[in-house]
Parts: sequence; structure tokens; C-alpha cells
Amino acid sequence: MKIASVEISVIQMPLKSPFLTHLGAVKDRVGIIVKVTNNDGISGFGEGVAFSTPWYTEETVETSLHMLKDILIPLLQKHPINRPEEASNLFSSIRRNNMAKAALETALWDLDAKSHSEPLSKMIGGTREIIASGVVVATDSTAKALGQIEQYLDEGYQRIKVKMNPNQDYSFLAEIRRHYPDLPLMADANSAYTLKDIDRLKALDEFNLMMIEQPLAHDDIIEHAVLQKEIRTPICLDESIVSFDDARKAIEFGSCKMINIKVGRVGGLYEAKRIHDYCFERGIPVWCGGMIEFGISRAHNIALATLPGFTIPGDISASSRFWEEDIISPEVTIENGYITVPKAPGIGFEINEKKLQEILLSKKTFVF
Ligand code: OSB
Ligand code: MG
Repeated sequence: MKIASVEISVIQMPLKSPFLTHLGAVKDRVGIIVKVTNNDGISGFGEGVAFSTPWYTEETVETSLHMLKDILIPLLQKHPINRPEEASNLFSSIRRNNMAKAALETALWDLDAKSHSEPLSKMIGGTREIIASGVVVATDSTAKALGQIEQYLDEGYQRIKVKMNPNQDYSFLAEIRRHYPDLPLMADANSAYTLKDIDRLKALDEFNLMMIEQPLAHDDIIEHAVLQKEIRTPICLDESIVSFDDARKAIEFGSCKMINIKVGRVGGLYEAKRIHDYCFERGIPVWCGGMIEFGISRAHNIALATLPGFTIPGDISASSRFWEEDIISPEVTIENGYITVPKAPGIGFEINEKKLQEILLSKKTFVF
């Protein structure tokens, strides 16, 4: 890959409505766009998905920018690579900072797929032409949640995920189930519980949830295995899985029965695919998580979710879920509950340069 330049843009856009979890509210999304251009003038795009504050993982927009500008881009300048698969190994000399790594790595994948005139989904071994779409309801009242669920089901979403915590669990889920007894429903706790809450979590078994996502500590694997033995509802891990080895250990240990794979959280598409392959061989279902992202990351998620082990609808919703106008063209849309996988080379979406310009905070170019 003969890289000519890397351009880092920081953008900011308000969400249509605040995204509420027990850890705080996201109202405005700041994001990082990485554009890697080769000597033939072909560009690949990636997106940094860290938040402005470290509420979900330890990374932030600022730490990602530091890693990209001062560590990862200089590393790539010094050690040219031939294939995007090599980026993961090159970056392994740097501990963690997975979202920064993924921002650059995914841009290299897009560039490589475009320079081979191949869709990214095909390049990584994807087999689906359409992918099932799910959506997240993240609000603080049962009435608002019911209203949003109704709207999203009208729009065709196949599965609803709700945010849950000790102030919003049993009676909240009971009310949703009263209205929608057969709805494919799951709940994400973002680490709101401890092992002291075993009985409380056991009581939720009656709601036939598809899974409970990340009930215990963000970095735990051991106590989730204890909890999983006590509850019937499958546990899905999100925050706890930041690498292939975490996934392997969690499965060997019985800490979860499914995994939410996020490209940013695990450091890129290569690691995401390794986790997928491991789970697929063992019959462990995986699904693609979301990061309240802009269209570029969403496009990478669509490509990832075409792999055969992604058997559960992910948090890959339409551009309109969060944005008045997205930064890609066409925008991601849902039809009968599915997203059509683009056939154009790379991520298969064009950049909406006008929108990108409108929400741009800063830009820096690194010439190779
Ligand atoms: O825990 O999966 C999560 C959003 C931001 C950070 C963490 C999470 C989420 C979501 C929604 O649940 C993701 C989305 O729809 O983009
Ligand atoms: Mg989650």
C-alpha cells in the first residue's frame, strides 16, 4: 500500500435526541474521520468512535487524536505495510488505545478494497447481501420508551434493545412485555450491577430476553461466569471484550453465551474478524454493536455484519436514528427490517463533503 497522505478531521454534530444511560447523556457527538490516500489518488475512510469523555471505555477523542498524530501515523510512516491485515500486528507494540487503532486500520481496509475494486464486505469474506437491523432505546421513562419502541417497530426494526439499570429494570421490562409479549427484546446494563444483584437479575428470566448485555463490571470476566450459572437469560459481553484473547477466555470460562463485537472496541476489522471466526467455529452467536456513530463507521459495521456468524440483528440502525443528515451518501436506510449491503468498492458509500465541511472543527494532514 503506497500511502501518500493521512488526513485527520474532527467533526461535531448534535443528536436528534439525547442518548441516556445510567452513566450519563450523549447530546452532541464529536468524532474523528481518518482519510488515507494512496499514490494513485484513491482514498479510504475510517472513523474514530471514542467519546468526548471516558464513560464507556478509557479512550476519549483527545487521547485518540494524540495516539493517531504522535504514535500510530508516525509508526505507519516508518514501517510501510503491504496489506491492511498487517496493521494490527504493527500496532500491537502499542498497548490498548483500540479506538484510535481502529480509526486508522479501517481506513486502510477501505483503501485496499477500493484499490482492488472490490466491496469491503467481500474482501473480508462476507456472504450476506442484506443484514438485519436492530435499534437501541436509551431513555429514562417507560412512557418514552414505549413511544420509541412503537415508532421503531413501525420503521421495521427487527429487534429492540433497551438500556437497563437498577432504577429501570423489572417493572420497566414488565411494562414493555405487557405491550409486546413476543417482541425480540434485549437489555443492556452497561455495568450497572454487581454480584450482590444476582436475585434481582434472576427475576428478569421471566421476560424471555434474548440476552442481558454487560450486567457486571466493564473489565470483568470472572464474575460474569458466576452470574451466568445462576440465570437462564444468556449473558452477552460488550465492554469486557477488547481483544481476541478476551473473547477466547470469556467463552472458555462460561462468562457469556454471545458477544457484541464492536470494531472500535477491539482495535479494528482484523481483530473483529478473528473474534467472529473463533465464535463461529464454536457456534457462539455474535452481533455487531454500535457507538452512536456517523456513516463511515456504520458502513464498516455493515461490511462486518455480512460475515456468516453475525446471526443476531445488531445495533446497526438507519442514519436517521441519530442524525438529521449523515456524512455519507446515500444514507443508510432500512427496508422491511434490513439494510442492503452496498456493491460498490470499499465501504460502498460516498462521503457527503458538504455536510462534512459544515460540521468540521479541525483538520490536519500528514504527508508520507
Ligand atoms: O453499550 O452498546 C453500548 C452506545 C454508545 C456506547 C455504548 C453502547 C451504545 C449503544 C447504542 O448501546 C449503539 C448504537 O445504536 O449506536
Ligand atoms: Mg453495550
